[in-house]
Amino acid sequence: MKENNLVNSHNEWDELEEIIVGSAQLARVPEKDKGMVAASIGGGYDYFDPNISEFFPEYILQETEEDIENFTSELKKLDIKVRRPEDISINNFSTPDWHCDSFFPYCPRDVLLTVGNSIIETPNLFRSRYFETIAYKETLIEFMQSGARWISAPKPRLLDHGYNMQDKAQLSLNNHEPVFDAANVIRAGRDLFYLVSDSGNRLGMQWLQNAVGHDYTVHELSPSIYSSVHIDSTLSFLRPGLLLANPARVNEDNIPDILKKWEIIYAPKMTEYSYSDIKPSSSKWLGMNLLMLSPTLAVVDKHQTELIKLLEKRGIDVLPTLLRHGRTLGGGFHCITLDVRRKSKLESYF
Ligand code: DAV
Repeated sequence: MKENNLVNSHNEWDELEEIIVGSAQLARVPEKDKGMVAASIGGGYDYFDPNISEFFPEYILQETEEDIENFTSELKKLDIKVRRPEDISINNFSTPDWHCDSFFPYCPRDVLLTVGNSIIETPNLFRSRYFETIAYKETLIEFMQSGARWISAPKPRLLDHGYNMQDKAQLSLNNHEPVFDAANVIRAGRDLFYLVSDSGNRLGMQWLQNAVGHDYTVHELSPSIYSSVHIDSTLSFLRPGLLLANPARVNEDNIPDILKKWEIIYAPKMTEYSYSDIKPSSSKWLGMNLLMLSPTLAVVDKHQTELIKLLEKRGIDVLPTLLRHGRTLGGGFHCITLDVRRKSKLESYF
């Protein structure tokens, strides 16, 4: 590795030095995105409020930007370098197979995966996110010039038959080509954990294993844990040996044996709150979507007082932070960030 490599993050908890934080500007509900429709059918809830067409109301975008500004100024006080998406001017686009509106770069966690010195553009479920990483292009080039291994998964075709729109008992995503969101994965050094769900199929897991190579093992997390989308409102790694689990989803029978080597603490009751009359697009468990800044400091939604108490009892200080429309826009503090560099080295924790 080059000495000045800007990308170096091996797990979810080492001391953070640099991060990308997303933006809600231009947030909208893309029309006719087959992937989004399929995931809504599978997940049993509509992704976004059907009353929203096109852009979210201005006050939601403004208040979110305000909350993000406050959050990033806290990070900067801790000497963490913060990057934001570059302007994104794509509105709609076509591939040889279909036409779609674009999504919005609010959750870098879904489209980019940091594994050590590599940064991987993932082959996402939603058609509307096909070109989302363009919002980080200059940043990615800078990372590459510093020595990072910048790779992109093969673009999926996302044809109609790649989605299962019929059988609710099956995942929304068929296993025809590698497809996964980066947020299907959580990292613990040499062990990566990949949730097979509506937003990540087994071919995606195979692609990731081949891409990261023999230094890593990609473990499957079964859809019986959570079949809808990402892993980060279900499991959080807090520090070596300690994980936080969602009691409505995780149990002794569905958690892989390797994770039983760690102490598992279950999240307490979540506080449900809402700041607008727009229907949320994520569950109340977004309250456990926390970001570790170090093994002893977490960023947690300030409404989640029970969770904050639990973490403090475990020796983890909390920066209570506000993201009023997180559930509306579908992303908490883990989702809207991508840790790029931590004081981190490749280790085994199991
Ligand atoms: O629990 O509603 C949120 C996913 C965030 N990446 C949930 C899933």
